[in-house]
Amino acid sequence: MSISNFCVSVLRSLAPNYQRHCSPQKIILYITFLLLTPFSTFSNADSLVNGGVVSSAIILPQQQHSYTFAANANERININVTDVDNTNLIPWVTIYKPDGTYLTQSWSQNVAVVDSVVATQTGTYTVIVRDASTGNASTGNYHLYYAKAPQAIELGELFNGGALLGFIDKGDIDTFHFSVSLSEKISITITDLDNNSFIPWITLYYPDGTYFTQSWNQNTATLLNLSPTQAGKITVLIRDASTGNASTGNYRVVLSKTLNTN
Ligand SMILES: [Ca+2]
Ligand SMILES: [Ca+2]
Ligand SMILES: [Ca+2]
Repeated sequence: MSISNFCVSVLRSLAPNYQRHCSPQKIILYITFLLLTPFSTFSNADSLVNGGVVSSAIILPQQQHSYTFAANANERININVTDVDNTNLIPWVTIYKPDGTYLTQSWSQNVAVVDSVVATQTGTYTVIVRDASTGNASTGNYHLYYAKAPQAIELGELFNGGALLGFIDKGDIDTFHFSVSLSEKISITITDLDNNSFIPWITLYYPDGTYFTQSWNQNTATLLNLSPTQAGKITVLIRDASTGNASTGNYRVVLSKTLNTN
C-alpha cells in the first residue's frame, strides 16, 4: 500500500466524509500538519501560580508555550523569563488581555522582564513564551517567574524587627508580605550579603495590588519611614536590578514598624 493510500484509508476510518473533498496529496498534508502540530506550536496553557516558577524548555524552532493567570483591573503584573543555560535562546514573553488584545511584551538575551505592568481588565490573561532570535530558531531551557500583586507570597511573612535571608537565582523573583496599619510607619532595608554584581531591588504594593514604592542599591537598598495609605497586607518583591537583571546573590531583608506620631 502506498503512503497516500494508507493515509486515505486512515482518514476514511477517522472521518468517513472528509476524503470526498480531498486529494490524497491534500490528505497527506493534513495528516502531516496534525502530526507536527503538537510539536511545532505546543501550547500547554498551564495556569501560573502567583509567586511560583515554571521550569520548561523550547525544544523546537518556532515553538510557543502559552500560560494563563487571572487578574483584577489595577493589579500589578511581574514576569521574568530566563535563558537558564546562557545559550542563543532569547526569551520573549508577550501578555494578552482577557479580551485577547495586546498588553505588553519583553525580550532579552538573558532575562526578559515584565516589571509592574498594570492589569487594565479583570479576567484571564494569556502569556506566550517563545524565542526572539533570528528566525525564532533557537531552543533552550527557560524559567518563568510570575508574581502578581497582591498575594504573591512565596516566602511567607515578614515580621516587625525580624530579618529574613534569601537568594536571588538568575531572573528570580522572591515574594513576601507583611501587615501594616494606618497608625504605623515602616522602614525596610535589603542588603547584598556577598557584595557582588547583584543589585538588590525591592518593590512594595498595596493590599489592593496597586504600586506603593521601590528602591535599589549596589549594596543596601533602603525605604525609610514610609506612611502607607492603605492598611492590610503589603506585598514585597525582591529582584536583581543590575544591567540585564541576570546577577545572582544572597540577601538579608529587615522590616521595622514604628508608631506614626504625625
Ligand atoms: Ca540567550
Ligand atoms: Ca529565591
Ligand atoms: Ca551588589
